[in-house]
Amino acid sequence: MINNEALKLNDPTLSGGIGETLLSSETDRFSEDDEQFLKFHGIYQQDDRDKRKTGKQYLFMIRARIPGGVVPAAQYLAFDELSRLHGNDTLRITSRQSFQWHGVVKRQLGPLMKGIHDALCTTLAACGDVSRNVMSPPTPAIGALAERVLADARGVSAALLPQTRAYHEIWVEGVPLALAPEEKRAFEDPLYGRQYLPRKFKVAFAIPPLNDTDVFTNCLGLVAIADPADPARLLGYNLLAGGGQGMSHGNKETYPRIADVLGFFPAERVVDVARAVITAFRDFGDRTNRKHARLKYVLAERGPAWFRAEVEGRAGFVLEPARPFAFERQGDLFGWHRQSDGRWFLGLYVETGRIRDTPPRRLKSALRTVIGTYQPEIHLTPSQNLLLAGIPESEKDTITTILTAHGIPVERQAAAVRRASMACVALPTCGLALAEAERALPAVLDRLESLLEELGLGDEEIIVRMTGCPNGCARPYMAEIALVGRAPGRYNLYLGGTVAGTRLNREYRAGLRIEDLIDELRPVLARWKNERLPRERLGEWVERVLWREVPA
Ligand code: SRM
Ligand code: SF4
Repeated sequence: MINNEALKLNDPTLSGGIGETLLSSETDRFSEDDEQFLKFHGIYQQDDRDKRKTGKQYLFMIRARIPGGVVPAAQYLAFDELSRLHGNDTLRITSRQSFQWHGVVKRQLGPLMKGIHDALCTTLAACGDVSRNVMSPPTPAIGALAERVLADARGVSAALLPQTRAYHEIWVEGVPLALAPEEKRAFEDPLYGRQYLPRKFKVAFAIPPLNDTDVFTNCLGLVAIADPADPARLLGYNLLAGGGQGMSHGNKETYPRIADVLGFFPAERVVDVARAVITAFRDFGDRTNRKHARLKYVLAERGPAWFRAEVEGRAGFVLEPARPFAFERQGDLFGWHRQSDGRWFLGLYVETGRIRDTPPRRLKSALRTVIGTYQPEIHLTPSQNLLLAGIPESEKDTITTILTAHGIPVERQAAAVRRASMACVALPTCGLALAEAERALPAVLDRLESLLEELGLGDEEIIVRMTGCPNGCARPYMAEIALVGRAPGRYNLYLGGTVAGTRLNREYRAGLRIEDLIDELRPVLARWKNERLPRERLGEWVERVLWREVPA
């Protein structure tokens, strides 16, 4: 049995020795076994990779669980303060509508976790072999359909939470879980059993025509189908299963995959269906090889028809044929937009999702002032941006003035290509990074913007994503241009995703030196400009023309 499986089976409470080590002042780290348990608590033990030459400095990354990415103002202000007191004074919006705190040392871990709990949030099951943060469309910000879908996302998230008491005891009560080893071994989670899932599991909802949650990349996707006669009324969901992004360089057994569309079911069965899908994964996922342990491989190998029958058997009803739906685009709305209730929301571009002060742009201070004064609701987006929602018309101008005074423009916040970009965290905190991503993307975009200007394409939107390794945390295989880290300074270049988020891109160059990127892209972009159909996007042109010339 592989180590992760043995660990879970030996202590299904997921407590390990975390509580004891937390109270000890003799060490600045947890054991390797506890590192695995910590993930289920939303915590990663990391080290600052910039400082490795002078010795390992252990740091922790903490990830919240925020279904649908909706954060009340008071909670945001508490998170902001916690990052200042216990982290590196930044908040990182993730590609799944959550927040991460980085740079937390062990003695600050307890206070940070307690602070997150006191702010009425949890980090339980933000990581680990469980269902992760459930995504739900952040835009349109308010509206009956979006509210209903958000309520379902929260319901599914709650139904898929593990039940162990260890989290509460350790992080809220501040004591180890007081159970003997045999009592720990005997614990059984009602949903996950004693071994939890073979691997992580991801759920997203989407409301056509916007695919702002990249729904096809999830293990379980739920596409809302509205009543054609009353578009605010939810009829049910089309069930999608078996999407995923992660792969490993040089291992053909691993690959990104688009979810299959399996059928339609009425909205009131959404929790039953989610449980049916997750238990099918629990029972049929590969527990012998973690690189092959995702739901997408079950779908790929056993087929969608087999999986649909398995889900129907577990849910106790037959799925109807999938209802027609079409996605037009992914991505966010920026600037001021009116909500369906007459109030306004402001979409703000956050470069690589990192909220911090980097004068002259003082985003963190600006948000603290605006959110502290006007109390808008914050919606985190799956593209690492945020919306300030529920703002009365009378407050719009003052908010614009405050942001502008902090160096944050509200109109034309960045070039279209920049606004549609994402990067994963990568160095210096991610232990799996082979190359830079978050720290490198802004300079890559500077050069790409100049090239687009030079070619007369300066206003074009192109979805650009960069990751420090092939695990796919910024969902690069859906982008029109993607850079996937291979080694320091070297990336695989992918081209050809689609704006609707419905198709995988393809590798165009392997091991490209980052300084050669612009020379590599110039002829491609120049041809696109000359050969494109009216308003044809780069991804579509690549699919229609370039891939015809380059065999797969
Ligand atoms: Fe991820 C592992 C960051 C979204 C696929 N991911 C990691 C770790 C925890 C590294 C590790 O295991 O030691 C990274 C921590 C970096 C750091 O220092 O903060 C990390 N992943 C992230 C985030 C923060 C990226 C970001 O810049 O926003 C995202 C957090 C989302 C959240 O709030 O839950 C994040 N990760 C994703 C996504 C995108 C998504 O889910 O929509 C994927 C691809 C989708 C998928 O799961 O297939 C993704 N992360 C992975 C994988 C590859 C899994 C696989 O099937 O092979 C790993 C590696 C692993 O699990 O062993 C990974
Ligand atoms: Fe780390 Fe790789 Fe994920 Fe980037 S894609 S955060 S480098 S695991």
